[in-house]
Parts: sequence; structure tokens; C-alpha cells
Amino acid sequence: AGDPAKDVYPKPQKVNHLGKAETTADMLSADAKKFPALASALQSRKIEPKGSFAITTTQGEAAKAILQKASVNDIPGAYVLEVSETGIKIAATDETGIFYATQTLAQMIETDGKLTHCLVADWPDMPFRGSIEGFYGKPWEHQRRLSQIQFYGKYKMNAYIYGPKDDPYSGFNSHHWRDEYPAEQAKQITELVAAAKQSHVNFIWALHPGSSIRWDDKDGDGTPDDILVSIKKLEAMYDLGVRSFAVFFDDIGGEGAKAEMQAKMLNQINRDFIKKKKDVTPLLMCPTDYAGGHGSEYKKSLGAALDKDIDIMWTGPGICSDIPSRVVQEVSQHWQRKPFIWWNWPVNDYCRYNLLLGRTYGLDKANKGKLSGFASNPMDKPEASKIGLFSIADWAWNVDAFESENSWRASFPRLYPGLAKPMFLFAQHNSDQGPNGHGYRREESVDMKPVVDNALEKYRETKSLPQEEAEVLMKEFRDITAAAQEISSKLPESDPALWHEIEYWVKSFEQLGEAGQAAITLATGKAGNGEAHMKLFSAIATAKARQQEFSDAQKKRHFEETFPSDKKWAKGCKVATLVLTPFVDEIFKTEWDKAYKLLGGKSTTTSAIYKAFSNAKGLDNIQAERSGKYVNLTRILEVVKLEPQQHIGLALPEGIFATYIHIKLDNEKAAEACNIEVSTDGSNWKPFNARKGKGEIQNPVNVNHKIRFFRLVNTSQETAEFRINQLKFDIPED
Ligand code: LTM
Repeated sequence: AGDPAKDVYPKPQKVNHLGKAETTADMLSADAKKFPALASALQSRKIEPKGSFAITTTQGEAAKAILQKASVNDIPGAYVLEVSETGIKIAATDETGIFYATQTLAQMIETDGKLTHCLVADWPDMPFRGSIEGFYGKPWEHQRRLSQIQFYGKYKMNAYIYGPKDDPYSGFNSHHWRDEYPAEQAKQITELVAAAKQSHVNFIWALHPGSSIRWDDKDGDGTPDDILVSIKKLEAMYDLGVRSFAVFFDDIGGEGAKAEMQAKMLNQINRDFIKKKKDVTPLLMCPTDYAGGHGSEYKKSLGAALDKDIDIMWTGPGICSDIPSRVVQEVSQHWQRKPFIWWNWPVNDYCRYNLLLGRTYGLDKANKGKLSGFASNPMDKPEASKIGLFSIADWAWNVDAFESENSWRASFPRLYPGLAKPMFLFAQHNSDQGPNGHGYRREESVDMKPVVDNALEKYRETKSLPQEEAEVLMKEFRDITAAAQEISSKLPESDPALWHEIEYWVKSFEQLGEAGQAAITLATGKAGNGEAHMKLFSAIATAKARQQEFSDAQKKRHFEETFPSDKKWAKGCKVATLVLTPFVDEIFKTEWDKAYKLLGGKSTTTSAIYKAFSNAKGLDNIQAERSGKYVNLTRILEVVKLEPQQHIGLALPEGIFATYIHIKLDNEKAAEACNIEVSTDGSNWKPFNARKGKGEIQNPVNVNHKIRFFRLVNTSQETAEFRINQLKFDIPED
């Protein structure tokens, strides 16, 4: 018998063999089926328990002694599990511990239908572990949330934070946070709470009142009226069954963003609501200044004023970033408590073209014991997000034992039985965000990157691909096509929800395989100069055209399925953007130029040649993108802050001149405070005469003026805070 818990995830803290004996699962007594996790594990292996091997559970004081003896850190969810000659014994001081012990047993059975005799002593490192549905875009559907909650229970995550940016009754973007949910939605919340209870998950409901909250006290009772309104709303949520609460103030400006008022509100909620109930978990809050280790006035005053038993969320040194423990320590001092991590990965609301299916890394083992909780903000694609969440569960449960690569690989056979291999290949090449405003990047195509680098280096020198690398890459592209075909043929039936999320990426991946094979044949000079040679160009062009069709189809699907104000941000899909797609593109272009002696043809129109720039804090990585005759600033989700004289702008490449400038801000006052300046060379600037109204700033530009740059400058004496709904140049069409 091998390691008895080698296939158990998250990795248990301590496992000891008790000899080499095994019990086959059919020797369990029929009572085993009383535990849902075991019932489903037995069913999945088609095992009928008909033996005398019984499962006994111990709780309370007696359990405490057992846990102590096994040196278990007795925090919620801890358990001791013993499988021996005499049967199975589980001890835990709470129900969750018993539930988790049965999950461990179930995973042992799922692997090979056998239970190796062992003693497992196990507990979580992080008190709260799970996800925060906190992204921009279409909130998850009810059925998908139910599926997530079940998945969290299975992998011992205990927190699901309900904070969709676009639920009007939760608040962000809407004043309806003051109102109770309509009956149908209230029913769904009740169902989610019940499902969460069954899976031992805390359903944490978040109020997001900041964009429309007011601090005035009309009735003169000393408390701003909206604080009382918020407590009333939380009471209504309590009546729906919710027992865990959060209040968010992220991505807002103005009145709601004042640290001292936020602290006043939260302390009052804490004292008059949270503490009065005897069955709720500690209050959680997301501040307005939620990133960075620096001690802003806001951070210091919030940290000092907020009751110490309220947990504060933090996204890391940046909005989307790794979580180094050095910076955790800094912010812990300002917050005067351990931060609760809101990890912005694998969320892709800021890079919607790409899927983030890579491994989980960047979390720093030195963070063990230094955090009050850990929640990952996932993609708008709940099923595809399970790859990342699986490893986050693993990390947050047992930090020391976490092995990023192994954990990632382990997720595939569990999530996609029958498709683990092709799904893994798909994930290996779809993990990086692409250039983005946060500058946060992930590795991609790790095995192929050195091969591609080597191949391209030699190819650039000799204009021919080296044999050895060409063979490796040819095999990879063949595997890619085959993997995509296998996924396309099985996934629609085995996992329709996941298929709906990733369909066009998979189809586009197949085309990458086709294009890659043709590119390698071209670049190794195998096709001579005749018709076969020509056919290869056409194969690549066809694959590229198909990819464009799939991207358009994804954009259409996104457009049709999302809510009205998100429609204009609908995006298509891109695959393998870090290594393999650029490789194919380079070969295609070089071979084409070689064959036809063209130096790139007419002006290139890739996004990279359009630039966005700013001298304001946090905007170092902003991007521009072209769509037909428009050159847009890529969407910035957060509130932008321009101090006096700071600017944000766009630049066109040489030879392309603007015909129109059009900016839309969400805030009229900010639009009044800012003015446009234009330039031909990027160093001499002059004011641009623009019309203003309702937050919009615009006017045509005479193409003869040869304007290639514009910037929006805060020309007032005060900070301007706004959200950018649009910032664009029009250019003449090709
Ligand atoms: O990160 C926080 C606290 N707020 C928002 C998220 O809602 C959003 O999903 C991420 C990633 O774009 N950025 C934010 O600022």
C-alpha cells in the first residue's frame, strides 16, 4: 500500500500509516451511506457496502482529548480520522470536522476503492478559505453558484462571499441596496444559504452601499440615516437565513469613500447588529484603499478607528498582484490586524479575451498564520475557475505542503475525468492575461517557451527552423489540434456548463494547432516553392480567419448574455497569446515577406502600436486597442484619480492622424475640471477646443492638423476622481 492520503486534496496536515493493511470499501457497513460524501464516492465506483466495518464518530469533550493526543490544532474544521482493523473512527469538536473527515475518506475511496489503514490528523491553516464573487460583468447563475458551493465543501473551503458588482440589491452601481430583494431573488438567496450550510460553507453576503450612501442625519438622532437603513437591510438578510456579512467600499469615490465615516458605520453595524446576534461570523469589510503596503492617511485612520474584531480585505501590493509576506506585514501594521486577502486571480474582468487556467503561485509560504482569511476573485466563468480554486483550497488549508505544479496537475483528473489530458494541455497554453492595465502576468506554455525561444533565435538568423525544435513543436501543435477535437467531442455532453463557457476558446485552440503545423512546415522549407508552398499560407490564413469567426461568435454570446450596461464591453476570445500564437504569427509574416518580398505591406494594425499613457499613480500599464476606425483606451474598471496637472492620454503611430476626440466620464464635475491638450510630436502640446456637456468632452479634429497625441489634463486645483466610460480617437479607415 502506498501513501494512504497521496490522492487527498487539500493535502492533510499529518498522515501516519498503521501497518500496510487495507480495507476494501465494500467491507464498510451499509451505514457508511448515511454520510453524503461517502454515499457519492461509493456510487461513483459502483461499490455496495455490505460488510461489518463501521464508522463511529466522537464529538465534544471526548473528541477534544483525541485531537489533543494527536497534536491537532483544534480550530473549526479540524478532525482526526483513524482507519484500522477495528473500523473507522472520526473525532472532531464541530460538525464541520466530521464533514471534512468524510471528504477525506471519500477521496481515498474514489481513487481505488480501498482504504489503507492510517491515522490522519488534520486542520486548516486559514480560518476562512474560499471565493469572492466580486468581479465586474454578468453575475454567476444560480445553478452555477450551487455547484460552486458543493465544490467548496468537497475541497474543504468554507467561505463564499456574495458580492457581484451588478446585483442592484447588494448595491454597487445602484441605490437599491436600501431595498429588500424581490421574492424570486430572496428565494434564491435562501436556497444558496441552505446549500452552503449543507456543504459547511459560510455564505457571506456583502452590502456595497458606497456609491450612493449619504452621511446626513435628517432625523437628528446623531446617526446618519443610511447607517440605520443598512442595519435594517442586514436584518432582512438575516431573516433570509444569512449568518455572515460583509460591507464593501471598493472602487468608489466621493462621500462614501471617507475612512472615518466608513469606520463609524461599520462599528455601529458591528455593535448593534453583529454582536447582538449570537450566531453570526465576524464582520468583514473591503476598504476603498484596498491595495498597496504604503500607509496612506485613509489606511491609518481606518485601521485605528475600526473595531478590532472586524476583518479588513486587501488585494496585495497592487490591485492584481502576488501576495508577498513582507507587504502583508506592512499593511497589517496599518490595519492593526491580519488582512483578509481578496486575491484578484483568476478574475479576468480586466482581460476578457483570455482564460486564466494556469497554476496557482505567488502566495508566499511565509504568509502562514499571518492572514485572517483568503478569498479568490474568480472569472465570470465559474466552471473554468475551478482549476484555480482547487489549488487555492489546497494552499489555504495546508500552506507548508502546497506544491503549486502538483496541485494544478491534480485538479484535472478530478475535475474532468476522461478529459484530464486534453484539458491540461488546453490549460497549459491558456493562462496569461496578455498586456493589461494592472501589469499582472502569469506564465504560459512553460514547457514550450524555451523551445520556441531557441527556435526563433536560430530562425531569425538563418530564416529556417532548426530540425530538433521543429519536431518538438510540430508534435505539440498536432497534440493541440487533437486535444481540442477531443474536448469538442466529449465536453458538450460530460460538462455542458463548462463547454458553454469555453467553447470558442477550444475551437480557436484547434485552429492554432492547424496554423502551427502549417507554419512549421513552411519554416522548415519542406514544401518547396510551388503549389504546396502556397497551400500552407492559405492554411494559416484560413485558421486565422476561423479564429476571428470564433472570437466574433464569443463576443456575440457575451453581448447577448450579459446585462445592458456591460454589453459595450463584450469581448471575443484569444488563445495561447504569450508564446505559441506570437510564434505562429512571426513565422507567417517572415515567410510571407520572404516569399513575396513585401516589407510588411500596408501599415500594421495590431493593438501594440497604439499607446495609452499617463503620469498618474497606478496607471503605468494602461493600454490602448483599435477597433475599426476607433482607437480606445482599454477599459479601466477602477476609479481614476488625477491630481492637478496630471493627465491620461492616447498616442497614434506615425502617419496616422486623428479625426475626432471623444471622452465620456461618469462625473460632470470632473469633466469640467479637466481639459484636452493635443500634440503632433508628443512633446509640444496645445489646448484643444472641445465641447463639454453631461460628462462628455468631444470635437472633430482636422486631419490636416496632424494630431497624433491627446491627453486629458486636470487643469483645476483639486483632485479629479472619475470613472472613464470612454476615451478615444477616431482615425480614418484603412
Ligand atoms: O479588487 C477589488 C477590491 N475590486 C475590484 C474587483 O471588483 C475587480 O474584479 C478587480 C479586477 O479587475 N479589480 C477591482 O478593483
